Amino acid sequence: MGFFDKIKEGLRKTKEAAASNVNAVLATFRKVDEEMLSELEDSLILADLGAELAMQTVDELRDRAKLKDLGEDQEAIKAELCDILAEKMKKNNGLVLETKPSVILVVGVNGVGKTTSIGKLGQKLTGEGKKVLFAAADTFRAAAADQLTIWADRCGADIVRHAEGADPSAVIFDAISAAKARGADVVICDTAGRLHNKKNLMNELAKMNRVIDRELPGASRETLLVIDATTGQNGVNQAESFNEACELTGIILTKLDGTAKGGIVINISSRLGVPVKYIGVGEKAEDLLEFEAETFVKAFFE
Ligand SMILES: Nc1nc2c(ncn2[C@@H]2O[C@H](COP(=O)(O)OP(=O)(O)O)[C@@H](O)[C@H]2O)c(=O)[nH]1
Ligand SMILES: [Mg+2]
Repeated sequence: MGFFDKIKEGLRKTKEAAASNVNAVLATFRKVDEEMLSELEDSLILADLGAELAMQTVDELRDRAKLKDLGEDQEAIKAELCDILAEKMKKNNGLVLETKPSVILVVGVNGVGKTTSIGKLGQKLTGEGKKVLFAAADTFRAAAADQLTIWADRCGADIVRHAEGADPSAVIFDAISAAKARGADVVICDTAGRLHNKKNLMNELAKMNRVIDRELPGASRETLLVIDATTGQNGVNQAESFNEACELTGIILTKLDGTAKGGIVINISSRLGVPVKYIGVGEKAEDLLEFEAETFVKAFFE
């Protein structure tokens, strides 16, 4: 299956439910007037873009339709809408992994798909010939490290794990030492995300970041927040909290295959000013797709 078809398949539920309302408005309007724009705005809100983004989008479309004199050309209006939405999303320039080793810290609340996404990412990077080392810093329960070990075995990554209940920062410290000793290219750190309040979360993340700063000054660093697309607006709120707690460099949006709320991708990306770097469209290793705004929007409305 090609890349575009894979995104389309991953967005099937979204397209059937949410995006179809937008498409219905775009396929039936006679001219771009206030009635059409108001219907379009409603359909964008129903597609989980959020009220604010829907309003901004419609305002821009009104202006551009007038400026470019698009009249009642449905294809041109649709293309313009796609452009506006794609421009709203922060551009994804991929992962920056320039130093050896580089570090990817993966954060997010419990159950969103962190460990699975790390496994998929490990597969991708080892496939590119990189030497990958996983740091099993979710020490909350042994099963988490077991799960990561299975992915490590599968993709040929190394793993550093400690006993259940160990200090996550100590795992990261050991993983970085091992990465230096073994000449690893990338250390990918799994975290627990079970901390029950924002203050604990910030402290724990700050501690992990201090260890990385101290042991690898000047290293390329990515901090990726994993969000479960099926949680909709709740995911947006989580993203805002994590964005305050640490400097996010990217978002991985998982479980798009299981939801009609795929529009949340556009909402989150434009709200936070942080690029969506990957989307998860299934449980298998190949189900992590590099995110590209134009392709996504095109698949969304096709
Ligand atoms: N359908 C689907 N399931 C996913 C995706 N990503 C993760 N999962 C599933 O979500 C569940 C929780 O994932 P896990 O990686 O353990 O979450 P963590 O607690 O954040 O580490 C597992 O059953 C995964 O297989 C995805 O993109 N699509
Ligand atoms: Mg996990």
